[in-house]
Amino acid sequence: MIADILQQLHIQPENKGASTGTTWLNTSGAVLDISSPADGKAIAKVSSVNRSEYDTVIAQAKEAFKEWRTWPAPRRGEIVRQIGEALRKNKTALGKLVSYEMGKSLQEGWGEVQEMIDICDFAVGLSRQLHGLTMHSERPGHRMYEQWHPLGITGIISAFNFPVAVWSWNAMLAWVCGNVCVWKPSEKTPLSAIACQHIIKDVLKENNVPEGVCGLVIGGREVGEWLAADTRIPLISATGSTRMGKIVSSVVGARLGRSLLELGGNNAIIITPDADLDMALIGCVFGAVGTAGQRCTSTRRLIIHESVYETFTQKLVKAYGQLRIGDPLDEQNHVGPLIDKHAVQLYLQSIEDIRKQGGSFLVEGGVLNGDAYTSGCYVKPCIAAVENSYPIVQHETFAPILYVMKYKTIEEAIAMQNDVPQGLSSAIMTLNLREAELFLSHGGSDCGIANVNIGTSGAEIGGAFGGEKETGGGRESGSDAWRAYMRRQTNTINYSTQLPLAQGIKFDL
Ligand code: UN1
Repeated sequence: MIADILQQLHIQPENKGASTGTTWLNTSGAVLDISSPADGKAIAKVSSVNRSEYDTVIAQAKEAFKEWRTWPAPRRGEIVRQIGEALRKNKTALGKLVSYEMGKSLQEGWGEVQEMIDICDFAVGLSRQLHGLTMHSERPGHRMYEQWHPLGITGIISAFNFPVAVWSWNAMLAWVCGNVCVWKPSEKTPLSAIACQHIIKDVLKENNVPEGVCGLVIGGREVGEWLAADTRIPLISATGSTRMGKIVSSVVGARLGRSLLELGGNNAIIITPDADLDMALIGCVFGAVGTAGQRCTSTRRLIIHESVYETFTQKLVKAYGQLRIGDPLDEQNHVGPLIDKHAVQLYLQSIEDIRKQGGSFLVEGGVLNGDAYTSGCYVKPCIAAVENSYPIVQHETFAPILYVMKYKTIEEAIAMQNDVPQGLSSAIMTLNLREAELFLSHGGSDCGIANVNIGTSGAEIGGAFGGEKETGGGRESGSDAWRAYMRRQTNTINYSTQLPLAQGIKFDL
């Protein structure tokens, strides 16, 4: 079955790791052996780019920009519309490949492709709405307005946990804005990226899109470093760990380039005495175990009012007992594997740290063994009672470890929710209007995303996505996130017969 999908998506046993859109380059860098965390089996090989091959892709992108920026934005939107159609046709296959290569459940693999389709639709509409303001000039016979122009090359660095959707949030917006893109996917999930390139190549070809608009460069950390340091690239959009983001932002910042960062989260849900506990349960469990806890929006902390702590934790423990862990391609399963054995080591290390720092487990963790788990990447979602101040709780572990803690007053709960270095997503479960509004107010959650009566993960593409503090401050996807991909130009036009200077300055010759 996987063989059919690989064939449909043009994945070969050996793949080239760079493309300028419709043309693949011969790549001669290190070879990546990609295997599935679902069954541990080898899927395919990809050869990484070396520096000169990388330079070829960037040079082609730079060349393509000269033409692409002159296409009317709605015409660029039409290309994105056709890409959306191509993705619809390939949703089943691409979702399965994402699930098999990355390990997320099939439902979530399809959900990820749906996010790509949704952002295409959004970007098509946006292509007719890249608007600026007009202002009244202080000078007679003058008009002042602003325009938004494309920036140039957008470098996209994406993470393994959303191997395709995060690229599309960036690329579809960047394209309608008139930019060209060069994508460096995670070296852990390059096949899903290669599949995307194949899916869209006919659209690029049939519409004579300039070669270079859609570049792909596959490789390890050094490829990310080349992108970050490359003065030909005005904008780097990077998704991944806070550690990575700090490096990218300092390298890009040193050359005064722009970066758009979407980094770690440490997302909490506050469970109040007025919560609908059954509804809250679904939001908490999906948030904590979905994608095996490897979303940047995964629920990591539950801050529970002392009066409902016992009742709610009992419900949680019962729900965890019903979770089916196993092959992500089997639709019966809720939880798939972690991405690789290194992630399993980090998960085990965190469990040890939780114990050392004083935590106790309501649901024990551990690595699963046996026929269904031969890849060695399957772990048990676990729940630990902790204090918010433990160093391990302050840190984002990309695994299904859920922390629970008690609070007495809503003010205390909000303070605990905010008292971590990250600021991505947050939620409150309550039917009490006062508490809900307090949580959403300027004195409430300090996160980029704050929800009422839904969990922390599964944000829709229509809103701006991103967060504060160590999450990096960037916003991608919906609302006016498109502005990050453009440069603003203020234009003042004098249609009078005089040349009055601003601020009333006199300057006669
Ligand atoms: C991520 O985890 O990097 O809100 C992105 C969500 C998804 C995207 C998560 N729409 O969970």
